[in-house]
Amino acid sequence: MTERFSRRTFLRATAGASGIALLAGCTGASAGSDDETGGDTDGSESPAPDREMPDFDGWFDRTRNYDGVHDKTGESEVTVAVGADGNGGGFAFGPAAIKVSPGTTVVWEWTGNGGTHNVLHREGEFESELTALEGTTFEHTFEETGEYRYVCVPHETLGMVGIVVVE
Ligand SMILES: [Cu+2]
Repeated sequence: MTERFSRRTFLRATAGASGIALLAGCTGASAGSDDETGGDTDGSESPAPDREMPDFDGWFDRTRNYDGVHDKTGESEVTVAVGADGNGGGFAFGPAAIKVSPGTTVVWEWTGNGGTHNVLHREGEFESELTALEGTTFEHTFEETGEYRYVCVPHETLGMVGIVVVE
């Protein structure tokens, strides 16, 4: 697992370019995916060099667009795309992982790509409608510190999951 950092950093230029590059990276067959000996070739996008990339107990094992925790602390409102490019199509939350301060409102905004999506918190604290409509928004204000894991029910198995870290 420790090889992930450097490998993902190496892949950053290609993985971030397009869904096609991302998909190619995930097959493990194209250049760049086997430059190191790590057996973990899930093709995740690479993080910015200084971005933390915790494993979250494997929460993002199938999430190829996970590119580290985007630090949004100190912002009162943060937007996450629903149907962002990733996981073989418009099947991603973008960014997949964010860190916010208590009191922050997270706004999920539907891109219109990837079909029908929703936002479902595992522990039932928030749940959006199920829709494909571009421009739909759903928001939740996080008051308590903690890790909030959520999924898109139709595409969870494709890796369309996310996390909000409140600290
Ligand atoms: Cu979805």
